[in-house]
Amino acid sequence: MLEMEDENPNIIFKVRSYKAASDVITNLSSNIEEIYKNHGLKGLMQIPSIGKAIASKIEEYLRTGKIQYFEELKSKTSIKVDEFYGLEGIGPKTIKILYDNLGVKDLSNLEKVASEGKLRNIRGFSERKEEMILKKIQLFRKGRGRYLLGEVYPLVKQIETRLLNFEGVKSAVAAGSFRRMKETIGDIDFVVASNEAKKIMDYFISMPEIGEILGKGASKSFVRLNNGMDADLLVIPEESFGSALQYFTGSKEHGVAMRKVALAKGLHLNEWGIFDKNQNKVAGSTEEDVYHALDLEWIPPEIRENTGEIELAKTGGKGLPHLIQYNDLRGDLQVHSDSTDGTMSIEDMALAAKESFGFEYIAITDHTKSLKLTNGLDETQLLDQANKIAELNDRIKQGQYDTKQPPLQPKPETQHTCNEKEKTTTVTGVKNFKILSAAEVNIMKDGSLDIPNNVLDKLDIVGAAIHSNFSLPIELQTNRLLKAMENPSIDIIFHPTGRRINKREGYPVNIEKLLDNAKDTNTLLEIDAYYDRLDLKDEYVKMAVQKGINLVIDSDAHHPIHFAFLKFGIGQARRGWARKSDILNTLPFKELLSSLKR
Ligand code: DGT
Ligand code: CA
Ligand code: CA
Ligand code: ZN
Repeated sequence: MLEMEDENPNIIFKVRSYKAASDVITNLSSNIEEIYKNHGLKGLMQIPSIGKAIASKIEEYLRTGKIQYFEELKSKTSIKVDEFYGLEGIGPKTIKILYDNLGVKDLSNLEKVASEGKLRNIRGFSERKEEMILKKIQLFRKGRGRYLLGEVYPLVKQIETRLLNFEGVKSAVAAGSFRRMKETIGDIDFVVASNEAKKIMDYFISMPEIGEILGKGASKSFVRLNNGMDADLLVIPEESFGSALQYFTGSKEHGVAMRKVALAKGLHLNEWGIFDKNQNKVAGSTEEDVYHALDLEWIPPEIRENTGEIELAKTGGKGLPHLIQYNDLRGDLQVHSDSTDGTMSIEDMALAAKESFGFEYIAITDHTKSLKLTNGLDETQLLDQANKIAELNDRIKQGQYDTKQPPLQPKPETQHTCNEKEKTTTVTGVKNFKILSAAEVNIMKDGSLDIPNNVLDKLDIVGAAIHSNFSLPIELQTNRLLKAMENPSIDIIFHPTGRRINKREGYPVNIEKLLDNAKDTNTLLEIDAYYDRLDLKDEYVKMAVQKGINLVIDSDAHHPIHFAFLKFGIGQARRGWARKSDILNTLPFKELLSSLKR
């Protein structure tokens, strides 16, 4: 709402503060309501990026369900601003222009005027832009009803933990696509082991996140959460928990194939267990038992898509690949600082990476000069930054940090666990933390870079990425990337396809050629873990792994809290069958640096 008002420094500052606060709240690992209940206004103000003014608005919202200031702003306009929220490229400023010129108030209005060819006449618009907006509306509509994994992850984990800690509950797991770490989630499927179904369902439907009860039976409830997402809860006796979890984890295709395996052995598999011809139960209490009873290895949820995993899991078969684990990363190779569009200093990012996430290194990859929007760095600024990093590394060695803020609190959870047996400890006691000097160099339209090689070669590691000219035809776009990869100073291609899930498709690129060239030039390809990117996606990761291409998983952090996104990148890597050895930032930094192309 504020962004639609006339620009003045005060408004710009407010917008920025609200955005930072919203980002932090979305990614808190604890419930903000509970923080407020236990620690009051002071507790809210201890959350990074939340000052007194925003804290009291949060208090007002938690107490009354409304924020007066927001209601006032809304009453000033007849535009339905929230309908446009999440529609890439249509920001508040554009909405205002559309309203002033054509009276556009909501999404259907916009679709109508765009398809009638009325947009192209407005200053700053064109026929091409009009077409793009129509395409974006379609993509946006298609994506509606599915939620980004990272958007809902903290909320789902919170409900899962609460269920698990409730009296009488033996196990509680958010199954379905969530457990398989799919990039988007349709609904959540909670599976709980207990003999007290009624008690647990009463507890579930009384949780503060639940907006509407859609159905409630003896062992199953259906609800709609306040954020609009649906969730099912199934309560099942302990002796059938494994088979129920197996069934509701899916995928459906994997489940159907499993039933066929059972039938071929004269067995019958369903939610309640595995049964023989005489209806005797042979397995069901744990998932492992279910797989073992069918002479299969336990299969990690992320690869349960019936794309060959069952065949490999068969006893006497080749065996499943040993997938990268959620605590295998030693460092992060795409991190932004407040020198460009990040929000925290290099020191703060480093300290959080070391203390809260147990990392051994991060690369500071600020944008470069041709990306004006982010105040990209020029040659001198890059080299100055590299010098500053060298000094910081010296100070870190001596145990002296220069930070304005203590490490994050509350401490974000760093581990994702999809199965008991994968629970492992966090890396601790890192002595030699290292900040790597680096950059996210902008790839120009012709595949050249905006920083010369003699400067880049003074940095520890260099990533390159495309941020403009998305609509070049596929051959030109592919050649542009190949040229960047052939540059001896470029170690990594960041977010190689440029997509933003549910927002834009990314630029067209010949993925086979891209992968082959990465292999030939020993250029690393990134899995950007930021949850609306997840780029490379699972399918491309699988192709890359098959071709033996080296990958890295980075957070693309613009705030320390974003390091927690790495688990989504690891999930995507696992969905692409990647092993630890396929992901080079599982290596100590010395080994990592010595395996680069230069
Ligand atoms: P979503 O919610 O669209 O992101 O995807 P899922 O995989 O969570 O699908 P959902 O919620 O419809 O169902 C959860 C799981 O339940 C699914 O992964 C497998 C199992 N399931 C659902 N319907 C069927 C079915 O018709 N046959 C079989 N074998 N399994 C099913
Ligand atoms: Ca689901
Ligand atoms: Ca479901
Ligand atoms: Zn950035």
